[in-house]
Amino acid sequence: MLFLGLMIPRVEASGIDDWKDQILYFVMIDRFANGNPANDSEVDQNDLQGFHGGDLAGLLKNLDYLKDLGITGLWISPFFTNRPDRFFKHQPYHGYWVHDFWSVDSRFGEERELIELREQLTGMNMKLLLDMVVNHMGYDAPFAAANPDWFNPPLDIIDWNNPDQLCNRRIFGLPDFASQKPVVKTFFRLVARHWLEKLQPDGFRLDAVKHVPLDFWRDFNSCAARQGGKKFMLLGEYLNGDPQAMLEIWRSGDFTSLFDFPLYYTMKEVFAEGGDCRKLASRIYFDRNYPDAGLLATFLDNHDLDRFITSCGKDQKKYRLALAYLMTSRGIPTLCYGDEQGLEGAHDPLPYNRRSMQFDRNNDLFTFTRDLICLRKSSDALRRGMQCHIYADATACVYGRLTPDSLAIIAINNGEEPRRIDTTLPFNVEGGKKVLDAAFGSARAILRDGRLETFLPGRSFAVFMPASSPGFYEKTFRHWQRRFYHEKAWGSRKITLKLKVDYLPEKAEVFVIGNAAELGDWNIKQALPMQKVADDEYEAVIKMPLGKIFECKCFYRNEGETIWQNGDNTVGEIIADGGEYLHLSWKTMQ
Ligand SMILES: [Ca+2]
Ligand SMILES: [Ca+2]
Repeated sequence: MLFLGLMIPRVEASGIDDWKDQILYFVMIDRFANGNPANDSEVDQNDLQGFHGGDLAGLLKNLDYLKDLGITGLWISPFFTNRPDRFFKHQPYHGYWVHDFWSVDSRFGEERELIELREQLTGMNMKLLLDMVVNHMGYDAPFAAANPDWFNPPLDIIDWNNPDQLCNRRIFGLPDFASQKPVVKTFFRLVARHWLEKLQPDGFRLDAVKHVPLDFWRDFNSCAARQGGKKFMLLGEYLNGDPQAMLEIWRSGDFTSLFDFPLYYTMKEVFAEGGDCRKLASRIYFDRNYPDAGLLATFLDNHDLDRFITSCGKDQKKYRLALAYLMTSRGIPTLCYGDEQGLEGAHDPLPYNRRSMQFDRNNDLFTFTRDLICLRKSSDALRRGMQCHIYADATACVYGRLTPDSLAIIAINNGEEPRRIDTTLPFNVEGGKKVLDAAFGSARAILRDGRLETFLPGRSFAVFMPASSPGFYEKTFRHWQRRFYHEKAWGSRKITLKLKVDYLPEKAEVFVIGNAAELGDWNIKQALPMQKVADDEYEAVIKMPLGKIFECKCFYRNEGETIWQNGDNTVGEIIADGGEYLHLSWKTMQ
């Protein structure tokens, strides 16, 4: 009995949870490395819309670079045979204009190189994700011309808010599969089976989820999961910043995971644009609703987005904070090739975000990223721990990652000025009063009387990892877990939302709305009406769970028109000894 607690690993490394230990890396084959000039076709390194010559041979030659960085899983862009030539100015260098799903594009290499890639990755204990494109084929695909009844009528998406158009019309003229037809479902089951047998990938990255009906995904995913096994990853690219919408797709599409677009938008707002740090905490608060937020693939950018460092205005300090947040938060961190090199570029009007890779192991950013990855891999808490909110204000936040056996505490100063952070800790840290040196960064923390005090230079962070003995945090962990699954476990309290406004029309009906069930979850039909208490003041009283962090905003209706409060959302946190009001201010006379 006595030794049981020590002998049994508390965080079991098995099943789908293995994915939480991974660091994924996306390689756009054409833009990574040219290992074989003999397969080059119309290569022009200066043409962002043309081929740059990268291929599977180049990827094979640089696997040691990825290993050195600490990457444990590779997602490669589609390798299937694409259209042979340009469509207007655009070459299919990205691989998403498929003409034949059964063969490897000769410009990327040969099938034997893919098989070699699989073997080498297995030898290096690295996972492989294949990019499956099931929504469309490339322009002028002979297959589409030969099988017109497998495709939707040739109409383009015009209204990008219309779900029916999104699924059943063409993206900018690309032949769109009639995905609801049994013949199309069978076709893609066979395509998946073919590549599963050939390459034994560890998962699929699934392109354009919102453009394919859920009924198709259920069929495809359940079939791939049957063949791929218990650990097989079905990672959907569902481009939507709304966590409620993500939740719906995750559940009803039978995906293992989705890319965390909601967190991406919040990280961009906070780190690149100097937004309120409490928004991160509010975003993470939603985690309790997901099947398992630890499985979400988190990222700072991808091949369809501006490079994050570009969004930061090339400010390395901002970028490093975002990388630190990515590598210390829940989810599966997913880098886009060159993130660790500081590759720059917006994605529009030309794909500057898809520049050719550089391999500089002496680059400071490479070392920084590698060290962060190394830290994450060394800590159960950072990889698998529950993410616990400790403190946040407009420019700083502190959060914990907690398992029954270990704790990591991360403090971030997102402001330009140095500052002291002094906060109550909701955990008893093993050892009591002491001084802790950061495991990453040069800061120190003083722990005493249940408080943590640290001093951080402007735009800096620190990761503290108190030494712990097995099982020390068991009770604390259970306590947080209970609260995670029952948001009212720590009680509730009333709070008055008070709006101060300079002018509103006489008959204006005023509402407040936000990312909380009590505030309608941004559903305008469920917004909370506010009562007029003075000419320039409106109020609404709500009861919220303690610990809740939410964003909100007002609007009014007048003579059939809806007018939204200008400016940023207001963030509120329900604290036991906090104020009883949350003040909102609206200047309508600007
Ligand atoms: Ca080549
Ligand atoms: Ca479609």
